[in-house]
Amino acid sequence: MAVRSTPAELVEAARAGDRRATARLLTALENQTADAAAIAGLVKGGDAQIIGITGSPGVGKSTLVSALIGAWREAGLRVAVLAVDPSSPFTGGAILGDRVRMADHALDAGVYIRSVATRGHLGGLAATTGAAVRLLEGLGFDVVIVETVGVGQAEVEIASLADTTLLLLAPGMGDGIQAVKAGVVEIADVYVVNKADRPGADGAVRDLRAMMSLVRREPGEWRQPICTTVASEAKGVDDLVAAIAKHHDWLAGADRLADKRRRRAAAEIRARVDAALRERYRVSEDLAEAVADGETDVASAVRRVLGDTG
Ligand SMILES: Nc1nc2c(ncn2[C@@H]2O[C@H](COP(=O)(O)OP(=O)(O)OP(=O)(O)O)[C@@H](O)[C@H]2O)c(=O)[nH]1
Ligand SMILES: [Mg+2]
Repeated sequence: MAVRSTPAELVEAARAGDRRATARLLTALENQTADAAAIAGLVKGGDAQIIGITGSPGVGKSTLVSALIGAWREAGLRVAVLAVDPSSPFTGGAILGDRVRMADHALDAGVYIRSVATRGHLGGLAATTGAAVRLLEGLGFDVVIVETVGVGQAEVEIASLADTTLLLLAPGMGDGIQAVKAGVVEIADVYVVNKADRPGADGAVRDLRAMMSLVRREPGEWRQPICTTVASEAKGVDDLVAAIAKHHDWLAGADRLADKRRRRAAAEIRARVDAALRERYRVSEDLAEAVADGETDVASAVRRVLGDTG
């Protein structure tokens, strides 16, 4: 490869399975280098299934991702994973633990795994992760998995990126009911009770069932299945893969998938517009001080920021 490859050369190499080329493309997008627009233009389109995986720290997300990769690779699909760390400013391989756990797939050219940091990036999670998902999809990956940790805004944003969102729970972590309270339940399409080899898994499934029986649904609405897995032994993974496929079929019917994708594109555009506006219309310290000190009012300050003196 030439010392400095063109975007077209990098895209061609990445499509052929060159992971360094894929990494360089993602880095260019993340850093919004001069090549970013050309790259985005070269990889438009694609038709990946986008899977979000979320849940408390240590429930077994990465272990399950590794098992899912195994199942999808057996089916001949190319799989990419973005491990999103909303708290870290580092990127390109920060989550070492995930790397180690997914080491089974380290030599497989049909698998690409990358850590994504979102803190401090313009447009936040929706813009950075959205762009990365789009690139991987355009490079021809059949499945793009987005793993994110924690409960909160980041998680909800990830769910809006994904076609199908899995919420992982594990017995003894006391997060069954907490998850309900945090409203995460509404974003999940499939529940997974992992670590089913541990005591308390049946109880966790019962709690989830009881909770779901309280939710009223319209006819034809999706009913979230509850899968149980032992990710560390790849047990229950086939049933989970089937549940994900079923949700995808449900989405594909009645134009729901296309609708979801339109909303995703709108969210990404909005996040980028917000970021661009914030860049263009800076709020200076001096102006904030002037308002705080009562020298001017907020409405006048806004007019000044917008350059609108009328
Ligand atoms: N007993 C048991 N242990 C499991 C199972 N799945 C994962 N583990 C273990 O649980 C620990 C955490 O697994 P990870 O896959 O790193 O969990 P995670 O949710 O990705 O963790 P973070 O990325 O740190 O949030 C590891 O030691 C795994 O080996 C399981 O089904 N049963
Ligand atoms: Mg993990």
